Amino acid sequence: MRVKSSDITPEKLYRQRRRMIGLGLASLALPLTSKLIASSDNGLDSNLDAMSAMPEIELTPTKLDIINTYNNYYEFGFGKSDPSEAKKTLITSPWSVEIGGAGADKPGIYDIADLHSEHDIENRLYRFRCVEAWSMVVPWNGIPLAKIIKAAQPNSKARYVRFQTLNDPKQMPNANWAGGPYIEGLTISEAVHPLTLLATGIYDKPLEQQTGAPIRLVVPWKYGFKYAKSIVRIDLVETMPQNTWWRQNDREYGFYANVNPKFDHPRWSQATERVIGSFGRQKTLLFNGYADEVAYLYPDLSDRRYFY
Ligand SMILES: Nc1nc2c(c(=O)[nH]1)N[C@H]1C(S)=C(S)[C@@H](COP(=O)(O)O)O[C@H]1N2
Ligand SMILES: [Mo]
Repeated sequence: MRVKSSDITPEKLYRQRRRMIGLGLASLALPLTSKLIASSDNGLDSNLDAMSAMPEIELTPTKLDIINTYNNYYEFGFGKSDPSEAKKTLITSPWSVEIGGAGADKPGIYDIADLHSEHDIENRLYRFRCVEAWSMVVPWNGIPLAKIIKAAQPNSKARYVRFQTLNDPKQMPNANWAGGPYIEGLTISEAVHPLTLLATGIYDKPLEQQTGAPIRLVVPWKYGFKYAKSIVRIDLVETMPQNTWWRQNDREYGFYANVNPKFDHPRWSQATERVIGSFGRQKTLLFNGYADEVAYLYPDLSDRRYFY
């Protein structure tokens, strides 16, 4: 379904209408995704088709004004309200995303408007867990990353995917906090997993500056720092990209950043999470509740490097 203005859903109806992807994918995704690693087009198609077969489970979405005002976007300041209170200096239209790298046989520059007209915009209600031990539930609108990667025709050199975000001091008051653009990365099998999304909206409204307009990554089984905002480049590469937080502090952050209640952050417990917009805390779930769908990607669940 494409998002038209006539399709805009009032927030209060969301609870009934929007559901999350639930159990049942694992059995489909395992054989399909292993086919995919060989970059076979057929594998990619069936992986995407698997989405429509998935059962649905209900979650309570966080209110839009909370999602839009409690943010981490350090290029606009370090405080949670800095990004939403910052002047709207980010020019989000026109915007293009360049896709390339040695792993892409068909590199290209895609205008956001073209991406919108070429692909259906899908709705995904996902849990969202920040490494700082808080959580929300976000009704995203976006395009499965697998579709974009397929269009770039991945070859055998496409082992990882590297994401680079805008870094312009003229548009971002704190652009240089990390000494360069915000970088994130995924393995190719994580990137083409059917849960992985390039989001362009929340609650059927375009992303705002503070939530990563006009396009940002969403990987619901990982900590929020993986969700690179305002993406300008996607490269299919051979070697593991060093993401910004890993480079900033390799004792506390690594590449995989999968949610796990049993692997604490060096400075705090990850066993529970504070639910933003609600009272109290709840238990953290392994892979943020998506273990049935993604655990097969990680052969040794006692391996620490998968969980920081
Ligand atoms: N470019 C960029 N992307 C970013 C960040 C950032 O500081 N800069 N923060 C990350 C972190 S730590 C989190 S938790 C999420 C927060 O997303 P939200 O503000 O939409 O909740 O964005 C991630 N993406
Ligand atoms: Mo985060």
